[in-house]
Amino acid sequence: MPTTNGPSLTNGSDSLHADMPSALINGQHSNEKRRKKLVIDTDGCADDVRGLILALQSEEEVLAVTTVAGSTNVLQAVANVARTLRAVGRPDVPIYKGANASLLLSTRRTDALFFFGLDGVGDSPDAEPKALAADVDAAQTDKPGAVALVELAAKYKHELTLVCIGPLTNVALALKLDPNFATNVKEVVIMGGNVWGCGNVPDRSTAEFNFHCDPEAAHIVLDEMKCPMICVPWELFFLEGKKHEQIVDFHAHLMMDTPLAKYLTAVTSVGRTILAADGKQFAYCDEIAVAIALRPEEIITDSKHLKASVELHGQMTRGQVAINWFDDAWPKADPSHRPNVQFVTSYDALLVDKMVHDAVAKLILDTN
Ligand SMILES: [Ca+2]
Repeated sequence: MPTTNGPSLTNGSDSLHADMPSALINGQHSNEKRRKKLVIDTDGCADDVRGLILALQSEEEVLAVTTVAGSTNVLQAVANVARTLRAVGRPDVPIYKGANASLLLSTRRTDALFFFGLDGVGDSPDAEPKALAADVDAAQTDKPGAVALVELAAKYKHELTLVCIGPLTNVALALKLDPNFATNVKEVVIMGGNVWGCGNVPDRSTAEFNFHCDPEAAHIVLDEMKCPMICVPWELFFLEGKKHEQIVDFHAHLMMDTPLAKYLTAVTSVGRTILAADGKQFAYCDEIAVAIALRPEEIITDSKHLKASVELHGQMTRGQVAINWFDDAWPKADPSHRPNVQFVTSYDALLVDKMVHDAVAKLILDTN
């Protein structure tokens, strides 16, 4: 019988199993599903919000949300995340405010407010939950986002799944603050970059938006992270989108009679109007990365492991992912050049859509 002074639940549990073989007890413990520990680094706009809801309504554990400037500024990102945490009844999840600028101030930045709305979430502040003035102050004040990433990765060594759905500034800073960050993190899922050179920013750039916002940060992350990296490139959305619109109604979940469906209807309103002019729907983007972080084996249906870095100097290619195709063609020619990134080239859009439906339908926790 235990003689410890541990919590009564532990003692009670031990008493219950006092006559059972330890291997069976251990087996019971090992059969319990271990919750993933997620940290989401986000620029806090409409598809980020839908991705956050996907993670927060899942069975996995969201330890924290860090924010970064991207489609909007970092304070607006904090406010949008805070409002979303209230929407799912999870104001307990800490927000850490990260970088509000790229590593090089000379980097030509653009935002995406024409598409997401001036507040990044559909310019509907009166939609429930209403935007509050205090939302911009919701971030923890004791440390910035990059420091929080370093500390969480050290505390939960080899357990942390980092989901990056904004520019990679915070992650690059974390790597420079603590070289162990590269291996402390269990895995990184990045929405950003490209694999075939398709860009989505003005000025004839061939960069994807998140990498275009901070090419140096993207370069550092791809070159220096030593844990498995999964990249959801822009082409997954851009080239596969037409096919997916044939099989998925990306607006169906908005028609559900639930508070989260109403919230997401407001959040996506500006983007849906713009896309409707071209006969398109507001399909999933950041949500794909979150879904992959939650259920990678089921969501990823095809991918390529490649040696990748980021071009920093090209007039039109700055920020574009540069693949070492030589290594892909002749992998034994130089064994030291190992693939460092798994690029997702196909995914199960129907399953992601089901996950979004489930998240939107799920009851919101009562925090009162
Ligand atoms: Ca984003």
